[in-house]
Amino acid sequence: MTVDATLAEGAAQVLRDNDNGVILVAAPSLYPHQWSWDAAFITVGLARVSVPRALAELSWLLGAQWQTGMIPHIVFDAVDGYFPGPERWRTELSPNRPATPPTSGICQPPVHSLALAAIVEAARHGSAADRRAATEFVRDTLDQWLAWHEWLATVRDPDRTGLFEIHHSWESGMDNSPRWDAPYTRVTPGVMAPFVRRDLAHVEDATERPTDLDYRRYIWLVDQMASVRYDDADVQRVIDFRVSDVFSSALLALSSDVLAELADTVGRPDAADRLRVIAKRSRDGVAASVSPATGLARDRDVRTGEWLSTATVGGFAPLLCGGDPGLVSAQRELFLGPEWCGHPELRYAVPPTTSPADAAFHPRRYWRGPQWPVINWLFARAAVERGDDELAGLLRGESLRQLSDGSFSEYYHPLSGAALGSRNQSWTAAVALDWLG
Ligand code: 9YW
Repeated sequence: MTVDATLAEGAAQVLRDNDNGVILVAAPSLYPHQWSWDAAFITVGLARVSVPRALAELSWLLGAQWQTGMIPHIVFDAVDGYFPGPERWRTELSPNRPATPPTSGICQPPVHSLALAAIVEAARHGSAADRRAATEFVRDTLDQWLAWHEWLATVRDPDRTGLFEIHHSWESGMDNSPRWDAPYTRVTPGVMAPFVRRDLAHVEDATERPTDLDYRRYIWLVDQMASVRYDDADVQRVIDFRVSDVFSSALLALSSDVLAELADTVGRPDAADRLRVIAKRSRDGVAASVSPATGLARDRDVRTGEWLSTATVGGFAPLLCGGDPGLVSAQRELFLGPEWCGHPELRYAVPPTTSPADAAFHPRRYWRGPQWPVINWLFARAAVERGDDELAGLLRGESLRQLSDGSFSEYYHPLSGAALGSRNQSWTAAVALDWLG
């Protein structure tokens, strides 16, 4: 077998091992449930193996959609082992949650249309039955995906700024990124029920994970949301953390365009039009956030109105959603330049989650510096969408070198290249499989 074939076989094996018959768990022991954006990336990989299995994964996630349109960030499986589990989330307090299965009460970035498009593409090369199943699924579920996008674009962006707000850094998918440091200084946990972290048991070294203070704040926000039964308007009133997330808003733009194309293929121009309105507003919102001083896009603290300038990968949101060619080419240059992918000390030329040139950079601690294969994949996927095959090829080549250790780790040390976090992480295996075709 060639090196690539061996790696692809290893990735497919991880997906088989992490399949519990209903869902693919995000990671074998650290994350034994279905996570929303993980499920999307996992589906991209699954589509390469089996179209029906890929459809089943998205179907299960969609079955947990809330009546508001929100797709929850965790759909819990009937196992213990992760904190906070359903008993801390207490989403049964909300009339909007699904009757079953139990879910968390927040969301994650909207990348699901990319998964849907990957299934349709795989089906095109597959059997007639695959093609029929994929088309029917797009047609039958389109309104649910549309409701998800519209919930983000309206309920989470009441002033239609083009940047939607999040109420917990878990909603960004980048839990402890320096992006959230300033808003978290304004989150001061009060008296709260005690809890025991479960995550530290699954990593070699606690410095690879968020701190205890981070966790107190994370759980404080969960308790605040539960205290108002996850009512969208009430959460906005009581929550200590309200931040416009520029990276996720760029993903909403990209995903809305991709979903609009799918809507066209199943004869739904009405839905396509609504999605393109969301895509344009989000893209404009992202462009308007760019700092003239740094050239990076910025999040915004809704509670104080302040722009948050951090040297994190979130700053490259315009490279995800595209837009003004001048902006995209300036961002591309910065992205490949010496403070980012071109930093001389990086082992592999893929984006570190924080610039090594920045004081907040920490090479081991989760979203504060390590490189995440799924993030590399997103930038490559977005580059393909814009016709920038050169950038997509660079990211693919470097990512496959990084992944050649065969550990399919959650994240990687940007300087040494060492594997970090969980091993055999489903989404890492999935994007490897997609890259290996
Ligand atoms: C946690 C599952 C999730 C990802 C997130 C990542 C982490 C969960 O794992 O969050 O408990 O820390 O930050 O992006 O979806 O892989």
